Amino acid sequence: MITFFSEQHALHDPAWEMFRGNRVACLENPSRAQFVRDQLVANGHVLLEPDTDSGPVLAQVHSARYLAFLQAAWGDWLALDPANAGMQPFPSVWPVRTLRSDVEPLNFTARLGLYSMDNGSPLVAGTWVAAKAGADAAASAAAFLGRGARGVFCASRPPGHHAGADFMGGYCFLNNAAVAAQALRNRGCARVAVLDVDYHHGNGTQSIFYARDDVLFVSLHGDPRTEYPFYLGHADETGDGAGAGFNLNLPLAAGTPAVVWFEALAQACERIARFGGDALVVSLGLDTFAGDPIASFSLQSDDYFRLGERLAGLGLPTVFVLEGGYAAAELGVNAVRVIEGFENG
Ligand code: SP5
Ligand code: ZN
Repeated sequence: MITFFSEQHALHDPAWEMFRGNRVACLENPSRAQFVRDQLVANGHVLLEPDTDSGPVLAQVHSARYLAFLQAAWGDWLALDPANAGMQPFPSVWPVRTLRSDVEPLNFTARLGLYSMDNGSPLVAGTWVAAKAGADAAASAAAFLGRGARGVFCASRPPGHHAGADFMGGYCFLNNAAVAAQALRNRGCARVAVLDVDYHHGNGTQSIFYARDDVLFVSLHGDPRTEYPFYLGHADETGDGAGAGFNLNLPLAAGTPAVVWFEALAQACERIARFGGDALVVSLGLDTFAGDPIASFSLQSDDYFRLGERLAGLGLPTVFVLEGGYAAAELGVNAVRVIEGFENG
């Protein structure tokens, strides 16, 4: 399968994330995409550089003030103190209930908190360029489908599905799946389905399309009562206004076995088939893998081939967008199994 891949992902290389009050090595690191690239190449898949500017689509799915903040953030951080070059900013204050988020503060840390849902999205000098290259891959993939391809893969990082219209979170900065879906809409697909199979609920994607009936969002994920992102992803979230009925969450308890996961996948596929869209975007998180260090489902590598086959059964032109998955060495194998299962299906 044709894959859009940019080496610029490696510019997002945080030294640290926070864990239990300490700095620990960041799980979402460049080795992830390198393992995926290496396995794609080893199995004869063709890599293409992103060739479409996602800028206009980014402006449709993210707020102008968030995009301006993110693009300027590293420069603003350095302007505070040149010694910040060797340090990573983390938010420490957030506008939760009763506090105002409509007035953008001047203080950098206050703005970082305004535009963050957590302190789990380490920001470094190359974050904007890397994230933009990932969004460009998503826009390129949408354009590529328009030329008649059945499936196309974006092997990009950082991931995107936790990023909302105006915030980062969960290692995500720009919502690549939302960019792909919106770009497909712009290119003449009247209705687009998004299926999110990452272990974690795609809160950002859900919220971006929550009031819309032209983009269906369906997600299988760890139950947010115990699993990140905690504050969204419950079964009673079914959409709002025109979007009522166009959001389906299938939360599953941590520890859910693969056979039950595949039953939920069948439910998800039924909903997508009933929607009858013109294209499918798959938020392909691979942290459902048994060996994942931060998640608790138990899919094996062979299950990813079956996943690809099931998705092919929907018969829709499909953009796959890489999301999470932190068993880095197996990530490439599992990603290739999905796309080869799809090609076989
Ligand atoms: C895209 C995606 O899969 N994001 C997941 C974000 C989960 N964030 C919360 C878990 C952070 C765990 N980091 C601690 C690592 C120490 N070993
Ligand atoms: Zn995840």
